[in-house]
Amino acid sequence: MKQLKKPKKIPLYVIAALLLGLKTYIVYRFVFNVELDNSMQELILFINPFVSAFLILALGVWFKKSSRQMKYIRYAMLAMTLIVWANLVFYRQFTDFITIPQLFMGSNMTDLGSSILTLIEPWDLFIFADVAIVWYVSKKFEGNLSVLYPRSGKVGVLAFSLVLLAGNFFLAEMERPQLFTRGFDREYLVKNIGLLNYHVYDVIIHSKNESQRVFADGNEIPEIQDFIQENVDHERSEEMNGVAEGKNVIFINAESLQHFAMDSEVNGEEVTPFLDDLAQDEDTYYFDNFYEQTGQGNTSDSEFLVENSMYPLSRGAVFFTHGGNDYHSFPEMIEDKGYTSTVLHSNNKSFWNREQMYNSMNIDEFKGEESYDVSPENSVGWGLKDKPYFEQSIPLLEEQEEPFYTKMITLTNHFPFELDEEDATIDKFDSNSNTLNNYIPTVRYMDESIEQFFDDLKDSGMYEDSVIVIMGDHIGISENHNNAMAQFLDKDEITPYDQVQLQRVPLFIHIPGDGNGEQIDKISGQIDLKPTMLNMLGIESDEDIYFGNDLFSDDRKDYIALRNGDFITDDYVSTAGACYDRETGEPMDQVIEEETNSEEEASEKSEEVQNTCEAVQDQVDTELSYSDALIYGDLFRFIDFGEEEE
Ligand code: GP9
Ligand code: MN
Repeated sequence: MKQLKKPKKIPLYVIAALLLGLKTYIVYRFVFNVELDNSMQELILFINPFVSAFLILALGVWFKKSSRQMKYIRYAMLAMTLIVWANLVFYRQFTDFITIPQLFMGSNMTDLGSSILTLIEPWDLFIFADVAIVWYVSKKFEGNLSVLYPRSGKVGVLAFSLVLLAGNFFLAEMERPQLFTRGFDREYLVKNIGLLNYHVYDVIIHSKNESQRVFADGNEIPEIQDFIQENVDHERSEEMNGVAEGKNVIFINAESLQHFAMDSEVNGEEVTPFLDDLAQDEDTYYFDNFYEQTGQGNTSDSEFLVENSMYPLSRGAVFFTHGGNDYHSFPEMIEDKGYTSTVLHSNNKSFWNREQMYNSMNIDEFKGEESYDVSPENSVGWGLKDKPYFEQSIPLLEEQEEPFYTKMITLTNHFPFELDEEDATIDKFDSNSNTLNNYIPTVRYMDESIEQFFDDLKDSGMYEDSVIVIMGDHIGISENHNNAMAQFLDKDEITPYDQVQLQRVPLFIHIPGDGNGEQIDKISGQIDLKPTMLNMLGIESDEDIYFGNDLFSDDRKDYIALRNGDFITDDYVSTAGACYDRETGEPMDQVIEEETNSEEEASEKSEEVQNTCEAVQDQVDTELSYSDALIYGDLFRFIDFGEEEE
């Protein structure tokens, strides 16, 4: 056996920890767009990559054989670099970090194929440079770089790394109290405890959530029902009660359609001319302050919100993580009224685990890719183009028994927004973001495809008997493109307030022949659709468990909660721990300073605003946690809503 020599130079685990720490710091600082508000945060961000790297690599000293020690350091370094890189690629698309449930969305990851390739960049190779160096020197200078400490030395190194870790956690907890108990903001976790520790935390939370179902027994339900009765339950609109009774409901989930695209122009051309006109139509109720409330599950989360009036989860896609749960969904509730429910979406059925979840939500039929004639000629990007999709959907709608509730999900306006030249009828935008540039022609293409669909519906005779809802599912342009977005919106920068406002998506409720359509400005969100549609269909929903309100009622909750805990009220937008004036976007501190005459008055006013915002925040947090508890505990299995089981 080769004998380990006493160290002559700095041991490899130290060199490797320094290299890995430095690299990770550079990635944090310059690639991940983490916001740093003060020097303490800068310090923590600087320290944590070294702490994690040291913690893992210093375990190498426990290997007695020098070749094993070197091997451990090489592979540990590679593994940690792969974790950083995987997060980086993921971040480019989602401006977020990977969670464990997402790793189990394997089938989605393969479908993401073409998108993932566009997210990998040649210079990513540099990330592996230090791994290559360590690999090389560990083989070449194995004897000089390995160490053999006595047992006390090994324990000393371990103790030292744990002290470093404790120091890091202490600073983190000081900077962000309750970080570990509340920790729903992944960016906060990563910047305070580092990517690696964040993943460990994620695994622990995941196991904890899993155990919740096993131990749930339904005891929690009365408390949740009381909360809903007291805080969520409000009067429905009498005027709109039953307006859609017996009619078909065609619900178009418009991929990545954001509010900013409406009424906008590129080179003097309207981007969405049909939808802009539709918003003004006398048969359309158009909601102008309507927010998407999705989390990591994107389209599927928007579907979940609409069908259940519950929040999706803060981590993972609920379609995947809880696709087998019991739900009390919209399709289930309309069944007794003789409605059949279907989804038409030209994608494979396993994407987002739709097939299982649709079953759990009582959707009668899912017509996927195999129901369409898809060829290379009529496809682009993610699959069948929207125009042939809508065209081929007409006969599928016609063969359905009426009345039906059918959800249609478009596909062409999806990142990375690919479009064939012959389909582009408007110039791309001109900025440093290809994503935003390409978005313009694809969103126009979707606008035209919906126009064509309206014409076809009229020709088919189904139009008059239907109510058509069109909703943007979630944002298409992430914060990574904020410079370009600021240019598009003609602003100096995108503030945290603007970021929240960019989460608005258009909502149209189009009732042919209604004649009373109008633009409705009240704050609203995807959570509101189920109670709204139930009321329109004249269906009683008093016993239901839900978190939204009828959009047509004036008696509503006074806030809209976003999945990350941010919220919007009539007066304020709350994000990143601060309240902003909803109309002007100015931070409330600033507004108060400008509007008050004395310090005393300012501090009084400031306390008042703070109290209001904190009270709403508490309400929002409770509501989100009850919605989560229902899902994690699979609590609907304990409730009998008195409807006939299938
Ligand atoms: C795929 C479509 C797009 O079926 O729903 O998914 P997204 O990535 O937007 O969630
Ligand atoms: Mn989508």
